[in-house]
Amino acid sequence: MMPLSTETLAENHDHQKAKIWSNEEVAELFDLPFNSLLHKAHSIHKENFSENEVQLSSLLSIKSGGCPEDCAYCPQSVRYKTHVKNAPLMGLEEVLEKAKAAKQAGATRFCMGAAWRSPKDRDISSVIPMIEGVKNLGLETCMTLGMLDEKQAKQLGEAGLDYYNHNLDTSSEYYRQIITTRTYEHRLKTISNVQSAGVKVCCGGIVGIGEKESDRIDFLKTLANLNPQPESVPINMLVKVEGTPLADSPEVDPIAFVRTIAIARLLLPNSYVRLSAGRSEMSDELQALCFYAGANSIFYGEELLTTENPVFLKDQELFGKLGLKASK
Ligand code: SAM
Ligand code: DTB
Ligand code: SF4
Repeated sequence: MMPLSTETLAENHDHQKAKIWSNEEVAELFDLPFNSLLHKAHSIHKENFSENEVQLSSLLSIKSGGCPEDCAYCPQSVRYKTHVKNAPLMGLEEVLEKAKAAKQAGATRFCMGAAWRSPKDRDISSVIPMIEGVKNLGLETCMTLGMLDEKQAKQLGEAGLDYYNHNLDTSSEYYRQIITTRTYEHRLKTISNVQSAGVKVCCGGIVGIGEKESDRIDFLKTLANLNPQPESVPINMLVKVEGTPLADSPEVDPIAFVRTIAIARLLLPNSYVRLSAGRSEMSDELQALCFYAGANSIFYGEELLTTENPVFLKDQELFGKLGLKASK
């Protein structure tokens, strides 16, 4: 294998030139000694971001459970019997109350998620006032509603939506073992519709769903080769939920997890890399290593969509210990 030259990284760093990454190049990064990888990732992080600042996004499930899709990790699929109680689309007032509380606690972005395969046109009409209302509170807006066609993406963009979250989750090859009700191409098409509508893309994936290192390599390569690269990249660690097919998945090796974050940082130097689901099960030390490796965003608030996340106070203590500040 050819050693990865500093030119290769510099070329990627200059985001004017869209570098196309190969699986071999990404595999070389996975093979680096841990200290060398972390040093490289941290250096790129420092060049592009303020190294002690972390962006805070809060999540709200605006429509829970009963999803027709069969994503093997997800407690909201109608096919699995989990703790999730089905709930119809939340009313505007309740959404705005939750958004106000998130802002009060220090979040700068409010991400609203719905357990849909794809929204119906009447759903789009119902979520538009949510975008407008949350923006009026002075928060950035993000939504994740499933697959969007061109027209729907445009409508959300015109309503002022800042980000749309739609994850690739894993490699194209492994994807079909995790989800059978849609394809990787469907995911790529929605991402392209969102980009064409001028809405920023939040796109990442999950570690710990039984994927091999080669799947992580292929997934990160695909993310990095999106043109433009996604502005926001959530890296989730599987939250094992009873009743889902992946409930008994083996633990993720924490060192391999940090490597995944570091490589995301190197490949996507200008993107916010979010240390996403799974923080409740992570030690302070593991999170600290992830921040050093280039993670500079988190989900903040005691609930993700349907599972728990560290309480505000716990994160405030962690930030205090690490000297981290919430970005404005
Ligand atoms: N229904 C929409 C969709 O699939 O795009 C939006 C919501 S879905 C819950 C958003 C993402 O959450 C998934 O793509 C997956 O990466 C992540 N996710 C879902 N369940 C998870 C779990 N148990 N652990 C970690 N991440 C999870
Ligand atoms: C993302 O990548 N992770 C968030 C958000 N985008 C929507 C969702 C995590 C969900 C974890 C399981 C749950 O709480 O239901
Ligand atoms: Fe539905 Fe999204 Fe969960 Fe898949 S990840 S089952 S599409 S809510």
